[in-house]
Amino acid sequence: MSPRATATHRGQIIFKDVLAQQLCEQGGEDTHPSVHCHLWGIHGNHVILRDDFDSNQQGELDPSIWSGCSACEVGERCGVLMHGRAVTFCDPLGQRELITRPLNTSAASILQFALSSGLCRFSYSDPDIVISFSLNSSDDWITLERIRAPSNSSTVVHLLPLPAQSRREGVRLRWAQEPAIRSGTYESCWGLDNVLLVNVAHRPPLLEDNLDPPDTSNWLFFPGATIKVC
Ligand SMILES: [Ca+2]
Repeated sequence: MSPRATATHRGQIIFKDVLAQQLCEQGGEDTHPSVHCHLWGIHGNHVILRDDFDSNQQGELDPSIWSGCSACEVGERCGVLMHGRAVTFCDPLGQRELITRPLNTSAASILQFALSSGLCRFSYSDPDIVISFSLNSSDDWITLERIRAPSNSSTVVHLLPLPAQSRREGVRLRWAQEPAIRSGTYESCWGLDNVLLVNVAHRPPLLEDNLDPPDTSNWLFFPGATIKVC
């Protein structure tokens, strides 16, 4: 039994020096059932939006979170970007975009997501991926950030602070790749995993969790971890 524990995965600190009753690594010897954590949803106390693309057992995008997705699929087509399934864009022709439902982002701070080509082909010439927002469900998209399409296979976790003008009710967020005008088709695939928009309205004064079962409001994600009763 380890009274204090720190866990990391691919350089990301999952939790640090917290009291932990007992943690077993995935594939451990015990045969007790693992605890399944639901890490998706919108407008929670601590997250405005969160999706690990694994929690929805249907294996599809949750329509309560996402209003639209073009040329995308949920799965492991490009391998594992962070953990399990991701939403991937591999269609060489179609418009590539992913759009959220209108959100109340009044108390939002940082938008976080993991982006990678994973095991799929990457490209040095595919156009940029643009992250933008719209107000009042309009189709006037305002750019938050422009990211170069992945030119290697590593997964990068992006952190985008939301500007004041994007923090209000009825805000949609969009990931979209610019049209492949020069070549006519996209050369590469890319995908997103662990999309998170943090809510700072209810900052917990201290962290306390006996992990039995884990309180999902305390943790952002558990990539690669399975929590079992040993
Ligand atoms: Ca995932």
